[in-house]
Amino acid sequence: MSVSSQSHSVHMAEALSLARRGLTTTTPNPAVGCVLVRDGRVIGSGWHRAAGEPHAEINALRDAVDASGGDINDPAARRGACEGADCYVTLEPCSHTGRTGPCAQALVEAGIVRVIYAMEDPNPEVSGAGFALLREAGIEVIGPVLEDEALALNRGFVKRMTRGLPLVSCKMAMSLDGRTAMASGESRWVTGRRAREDVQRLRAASCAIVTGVDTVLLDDASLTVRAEDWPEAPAQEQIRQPLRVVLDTTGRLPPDGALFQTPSPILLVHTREVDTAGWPEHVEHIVLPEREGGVNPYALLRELGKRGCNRVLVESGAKVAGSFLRMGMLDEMIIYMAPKLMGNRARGLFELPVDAMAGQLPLKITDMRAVGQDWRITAVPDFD
Ligand code: AOF
Ligand code: ZN
Repeated sequence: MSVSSQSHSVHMAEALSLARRGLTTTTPNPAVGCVLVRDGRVIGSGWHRAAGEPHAEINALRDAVDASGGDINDPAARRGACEGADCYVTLEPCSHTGRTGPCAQALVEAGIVRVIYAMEDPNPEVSGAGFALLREAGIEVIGPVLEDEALALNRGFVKRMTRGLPLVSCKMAMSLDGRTAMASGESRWVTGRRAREDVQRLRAASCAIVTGVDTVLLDDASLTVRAEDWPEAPAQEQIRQPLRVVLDTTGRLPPDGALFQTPSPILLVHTREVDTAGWPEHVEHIVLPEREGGVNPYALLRELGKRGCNRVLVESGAKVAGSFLRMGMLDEMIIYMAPKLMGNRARGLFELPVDAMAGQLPLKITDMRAVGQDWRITAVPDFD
């Protein structure tokens, strides 16, 4: 690796860690970070915080102008502060006017000379056009640098932009003998406190949480992100609550459960029209196609993709999880394994009607780490 590409990686790594700060707040937008460097010195940095707010590049320009004592609204001050600088950005600068103006144009006007990027923007409105705008203005464009890291950060956004579907993770808690609940459905608690806190982080990084009506009825679950369960979490009021999605095929859910006491939005999904009179305003009802007696997982994910969901977390019982798995709709499984045995009368992870070894579902374990006294296993379908 040459000296210059080493410094590219160092600054890009800084930009990636800035991007990570937005991981739980930017949806439906991607998490993006930006660092401006002149004469080997960082003169400004920023990240994208939320859709509708300035993009990472604009925050970095603003930071540089602030540091120089200038006024961000004065084009001459922007140029004075940033002229001749390199811009390290984790995503191709945008060329379109969406909720905010085009970043590539702002970089040109600020006198940036080189743009070093980590990944192209998969958004068809931008994809390649941001680079073209920069090059036409005489800016050197270098990349990709640390592309794998940038792609990993925005896997959900990339999947939605390229396939119209969110990235789907299924979280489950099981005993060492692979059981998730007693035969009665009782499941409090399989895993310990640390693992349950870890789940709050997963929820915070998700745009929607999907569960089945049985899980809601049994656990009286609220499916919200709770800061008190998560020591280094932001203040409760700063947490963006994911959309709570309940698959309630025939409309069995009564409107007085714990779920409906918290005001964040709820989507109840049915497979036939139900009477929606008397429901609270934050509860939306939709009807989607049926499959094998439940809601069609593909139809649901298309709908969530249309609503701008980048990441979906399935937190359900074996029935709903099994229906997603059988349809090939799970990108990854996050399984917390507790050091206990629940016995063979207890329930398993997925409803998967397989009788012969030939029908087994091969997985690849991509990560395994201790969380308190439990283990967190990440596994993905292994199609090879
Ligand atoms: C950038 N820098 O920090 C981000 C970008 O509606 P808007 O204006 O917020 O635009 C959203 C789109 O902009 C989003 O889909 C993605 O293509 C790009 N996001 N681009 O140059 C950023 N967050
Ligand atoms: Zn932009």
